[in-house]
Amino acid sequence: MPQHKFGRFNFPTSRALVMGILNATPDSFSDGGQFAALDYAITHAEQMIRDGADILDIGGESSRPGAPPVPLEEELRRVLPLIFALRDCGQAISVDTYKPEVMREAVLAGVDMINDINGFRAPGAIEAVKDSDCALCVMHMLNNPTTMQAQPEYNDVVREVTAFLAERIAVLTAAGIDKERLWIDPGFGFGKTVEHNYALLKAGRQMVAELGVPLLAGLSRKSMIGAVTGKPVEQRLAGSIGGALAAVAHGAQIVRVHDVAETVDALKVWQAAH
Ligand code: 7PJ
Repeated sequence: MPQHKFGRFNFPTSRALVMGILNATPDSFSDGGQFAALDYAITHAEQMIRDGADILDIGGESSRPGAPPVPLEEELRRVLPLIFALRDCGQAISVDTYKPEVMREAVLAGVDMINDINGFRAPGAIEAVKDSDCALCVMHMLNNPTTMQAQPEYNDVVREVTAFLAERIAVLTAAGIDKERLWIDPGFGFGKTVEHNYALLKAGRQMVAELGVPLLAGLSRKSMIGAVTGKPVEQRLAGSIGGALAAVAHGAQIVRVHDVAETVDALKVWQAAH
């Protein structure tokens, strides 16, 4: 049976996997401080595991448009305790970072995926992950989180994002990284208009066929959901489930979501009807 090698795990290719978003940013814990934030994140992780998440994606920096960057030491302080607390939870652990130093520490701690919104372009990023067996998610982003939503422009968004990902795959494999470790992600909302996002969503299978690498899709609660439903971020659950199913219909093998229980149920019914 074909499988995705994923760090310590082998995942079946016969169903889509659910990646639960685990926020390690203590934004709402300015009073309770670091331990309250850690405690909350672990409780949230345990809930997502009960809800059926295959992978937990730990992120220590909010990469929403316009978000200020987090210093390295602060990101390590947020992310590392969570990795250590969760690495033996039985599910795969991913770390959402573009900083090579964080990648290095995460790899040493034995995580199963490094998820880089910057596509491993930072100096030292490739070296940080090369000599491990963790999966690598290579995402496309136009410019950077501070500037990316300022009038994104493409002649042909699908062709340009595919070409970017092809170039990153070539660079990573030339550095000696096994292609089987790689995942691609068009980066919904990262320097794209609503039209760009839906063009990319619809082109999922074409990108997978062209690049020969499986696809991860993250559109949970994003503005592309809000643009179609007219709903604010706290009312985007149903829209996000629709988006997750659409992504899977268009070839995604991992969906990155906030609402694990609901997405797992939707995908189970989807799978049963397949
Ligand atoms: C993504 C991500 C995504 C991958 C974020 C948010 C913004 N990593 N990290 N793909 N988005 N691979 O969740 O709204 O789309 S942070």
